[in-house]
Amino acid sequence: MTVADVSTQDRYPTRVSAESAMLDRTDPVVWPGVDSGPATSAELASHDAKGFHIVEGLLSPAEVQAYWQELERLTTDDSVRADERTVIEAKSNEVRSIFEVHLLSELVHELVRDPRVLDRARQLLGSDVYVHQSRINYMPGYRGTGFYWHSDFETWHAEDGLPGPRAVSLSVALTDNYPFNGGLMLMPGAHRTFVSCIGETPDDNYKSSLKEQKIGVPTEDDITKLAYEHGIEQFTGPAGSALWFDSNSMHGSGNNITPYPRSNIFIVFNSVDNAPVEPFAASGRRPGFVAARTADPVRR
Ligand code: 6CS
Ligand code: FE
Repeated sequence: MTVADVSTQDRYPTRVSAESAMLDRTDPVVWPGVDSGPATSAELASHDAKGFHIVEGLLSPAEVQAYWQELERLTTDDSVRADERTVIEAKSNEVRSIFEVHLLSELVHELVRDPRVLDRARQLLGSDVYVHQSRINYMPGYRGTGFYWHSDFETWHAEDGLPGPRAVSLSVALTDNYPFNGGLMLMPGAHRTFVSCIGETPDDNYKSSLKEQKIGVPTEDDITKLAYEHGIEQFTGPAGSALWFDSNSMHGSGNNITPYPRSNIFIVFNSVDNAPVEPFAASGRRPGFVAARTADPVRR
């Protein structure tokens, strides 16, 4: 095997065996290479240990207002609603997610290039970065449905061909996140374990998995083991707060039966040194609006 084959080696096999497995992560979490940026050494240490960290007040109240209006504009725009990049909740006919939103909205594009965001992503991943996926998520009150426990990297490896977990997600809250309106739950420390899942990826899996993920979710036994070892924390905080979480963080959310909706902007940065190859466990690639294929670095 030559050096060039390293990216196509499957270091994180999943959806290929009849048995699930817990594998040790062999990659760093916070990568060396970029020495300065907005993250303090305490934040970097916490991110390394837990697989996530929170930045309160990333957006000012005025910025939250502007992004909220942008979300309103996008979700009520008929051409956006009809766009294949928009996921509509079948039961309620409400917009659940709008993908590739950094290309649909100049405001979100600005956020991606904002030094508060871009420089932190570069610091965490130790290199230039590009946007693997972006979306606005809207979880309505009363009817908002959550996502079962999963690691994003498991999907991005199996279905998009990301060789390793050198990617980080940013979730910026546009509404207040309470413990009771369907906020994200994470298992601190579980990002160091890769859960190899059972089951085969169906063709065009993304058409249903973006509403309800059924393939690439750990067994209850594996979730139980991780939860007893690591415990569970939740991302709460006022609108404008931001959560940075590792691509292999184990996370999920419950339904939202409160009247308070929950919206966020979600941006996934991947290292340019972790560019996608062919999917490791799917018959075809997902569309570019769900998983970018070019690794063009974001520039200010
Ligand atoms: O498919 C994706 O890219 C994302 N969506 C889901 C429901 N799970 C994996 C990942 O978070
Ligand atoms: Fe996720």
